[in-house]
Amino acid sequence: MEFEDRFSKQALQKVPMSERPIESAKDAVFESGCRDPLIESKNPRMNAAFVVLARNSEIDGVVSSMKSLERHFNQWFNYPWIFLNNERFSQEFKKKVAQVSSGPVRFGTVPEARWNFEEQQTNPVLFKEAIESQGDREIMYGNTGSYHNMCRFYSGYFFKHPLVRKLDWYWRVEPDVDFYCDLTYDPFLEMQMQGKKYGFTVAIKELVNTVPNLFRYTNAFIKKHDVPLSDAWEFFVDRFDVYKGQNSEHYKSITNIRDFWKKLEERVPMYHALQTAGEDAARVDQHSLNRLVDHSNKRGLHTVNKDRFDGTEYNMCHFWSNFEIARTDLFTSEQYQQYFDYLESSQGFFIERWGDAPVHSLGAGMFLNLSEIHYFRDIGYKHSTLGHCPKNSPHQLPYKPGSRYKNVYHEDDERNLANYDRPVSDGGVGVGCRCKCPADHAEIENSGGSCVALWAKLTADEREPRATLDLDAIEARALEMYEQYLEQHDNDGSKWKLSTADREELEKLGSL
Ligand SMILES: Nc1nc2c(ncn2[C@@H]2O[C@H](COP(=O)(O)OP(=O)(O)O)[C@@H](O)[C@H]2O)c(=O)[nH]1
Ligand SMILES: [Mg+2]
Repeated sequence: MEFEDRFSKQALQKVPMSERPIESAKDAVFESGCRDPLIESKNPRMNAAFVVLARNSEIDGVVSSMKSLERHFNQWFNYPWIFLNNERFSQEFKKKVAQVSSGPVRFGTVPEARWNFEEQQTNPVLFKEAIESQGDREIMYGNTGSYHNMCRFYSGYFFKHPLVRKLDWYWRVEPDVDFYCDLTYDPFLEMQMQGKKYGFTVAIKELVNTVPNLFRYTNAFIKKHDVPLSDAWEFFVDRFDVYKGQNSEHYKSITNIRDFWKKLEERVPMYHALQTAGEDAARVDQHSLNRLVDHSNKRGLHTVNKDRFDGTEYNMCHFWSNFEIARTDLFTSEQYQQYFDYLESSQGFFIERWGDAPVHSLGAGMFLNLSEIHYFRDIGYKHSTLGHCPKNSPHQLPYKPGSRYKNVYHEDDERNLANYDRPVSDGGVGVGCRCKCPADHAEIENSGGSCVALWAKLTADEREPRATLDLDAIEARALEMYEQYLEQHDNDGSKWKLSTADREELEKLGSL
């Protein structure tokens, strides 16, 4: 059946996501455990750099992120750091970042025309009201104008900045992020070799109220430009066209098997009542019946208020864009730029608070295949209070510093890092190299908002075929089961439940 699978909520309660292997032909970690970075770094460098947008005031957070990334990766590979700002960087900022970098540092400013919205000039009243109204509605960051500027910049312009445009690859870094594991190979090179174009380390659900109309405009764009959707699109949509039959309307909001059985168990006795009510029953029209049945079905089922397009809704999944390793030409491409221009013309970047994360993600979903996207499950990463930290692979190697490493940590910290987490035993799920996860680490893969289970399901080698549920057949057979139950039991039917055998039989009727 369509929605019963090994990544369902119930299945994940038994074995959490972080303990499940998810390698497949479409996507797998590039290395489980450590390589020798002193050998790996003999490969030629790619045309790549870190890109950091930051304010002068964020220097401490920037240096903190840099130290972590230099220690865990760049000390062996010495990639350049590019810093962007909508104001000029201070001498202090420039000096401090140069002190910790093992690679070249470059600084760019973002011209006002790229940073500000046209409407800030042409219609300041509209702009101000839009921002304030989001504040009144308590939309996260909604009343911060500069946050909107930042999201729009990252959505549409940063890869066009002269310092970024000439790169083939970028790795986006933010102030105050942390890396937990050593990355002992060149991720840009691996991505290139494996045909990957976009890499993420956290995929979670977005806050609905920040993007109420983003999916609407995205669908309108798809229609207008006849965009041929690739298979990565499935990562972003809930489908509601799984039900066939005259009563499908009444099941359309149900997306998991538990609710499906509950609904069926509630509807079947109603059909029975109607059938046995004798003559009068004929006078009950279908509409009234459905109203009646639905009335009795209110408890336990959530109501849907998202917009639906061709049987699909945005499932709110997105890749966290505060970490991204990607090809610049994914976003400088004509198709992505058309998409951005379309979104820009809808004014959603300031009327709503569209993040660059869902915008990049939906772009990747439209234009990439799943096999072109990579989950860096081996990169331990924290931003704000959330993060991913893998268990260590059995395949570990001793740490050896790179020749240009600037020893950015105190020796106590180094000792702590050397005392990395115990690797999993053979057969366990562990892909990290020398990861040191915080003692109180809460794994984001196992949180309710994570989209990694969906990622695993979609990229799995053996995908369950998408079935359509033939409700007419299922309901008719379930009614027979109910009638049989009444014959055999001395109660009014209120204790009736579908048995496991019943469900198995009904599931077989599910596939058309
Ligand atoms: N130069 C500059 N950078 C900004 C501004 N607002 C946000 N950023 C940067 O944009 C990125 C995201 O902002 P952040 O405050 O971390 O947002 P959050 O991660 O969504 O909470 C960070 O790299 C910030 O340094 C701004 O007004 N000017
Ligand atoms: Mg941040």
